Amino acid sequence: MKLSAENISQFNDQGYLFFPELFSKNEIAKLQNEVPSILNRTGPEIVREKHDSKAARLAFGVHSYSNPFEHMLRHPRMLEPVKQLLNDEVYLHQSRLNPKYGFGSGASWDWHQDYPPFQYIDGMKEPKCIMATVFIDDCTAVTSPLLVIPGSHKYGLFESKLHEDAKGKGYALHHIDNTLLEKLANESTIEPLIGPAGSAAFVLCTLVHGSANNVSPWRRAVLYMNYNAVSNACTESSRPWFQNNRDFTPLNSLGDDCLE
Ligand SMILES: O=C(O)CCC(=O)C(=O)O
Repeated sequence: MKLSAENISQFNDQGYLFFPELFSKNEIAKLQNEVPSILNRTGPEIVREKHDSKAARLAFGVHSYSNPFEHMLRHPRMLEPVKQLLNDEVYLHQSRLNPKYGFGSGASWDWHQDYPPFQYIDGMKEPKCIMATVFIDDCTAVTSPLLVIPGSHKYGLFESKLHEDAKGKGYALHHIDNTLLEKLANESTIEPLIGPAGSAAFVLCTLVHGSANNVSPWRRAVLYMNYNAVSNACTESSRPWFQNNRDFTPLNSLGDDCLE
């Protein structure tokens, strides 16, 4: 997929792009079929919800143990736009599946930027990293969609604190304080990313985003793939491979029919 000049200018201005139904129902069914076995894993790559230890909050490194997810990582509709936006070859820094279970099990995500742990812990020099997002389930107004603040990336890296819930949990969420959030939201707005399964978004790693807990009865699973520019490869190695992938080999696209 080739982005237009208008797409690129919108990305530079808003900090993200959204494409409803970028993948067909058949293509996305290949990934949906994998979700139960992925979430039954018991290794350190699976982070559990604080208030429901049976429910997975995140499955890190999902591209490395599921073929359809590995194909999604190298799908031209995901990889080529990322390369175009970063104007570089890219490798995968981190992949994660967030199942966001219903009935309140899928807990909220405080407002944050993805970049602080990448910089502070993993040694990523610059925010030349994109969170490519694929909806595995429908994301609607009632399933606590991902919320973004358009244009918030223009401020660069905000001061943030390590979230209490994240300490010692194998992931590092730095949340943004309420005063700053109010200022950003009033200056811009808050946009929900809503669309059927198969929709996709490209989000710069400094864009402020978050979500509420999912009190609907429906699961709302989303795949996140953080691609980093090869020229911006991380220098530290304290986190495990599934949070800080040390393989900087540039990714090549598969065929457009790789999920059919
Ligand atoms: O999917 C969500 O609800 C939020 C996840 C998120 O913000 C993240 O993984 O960075």
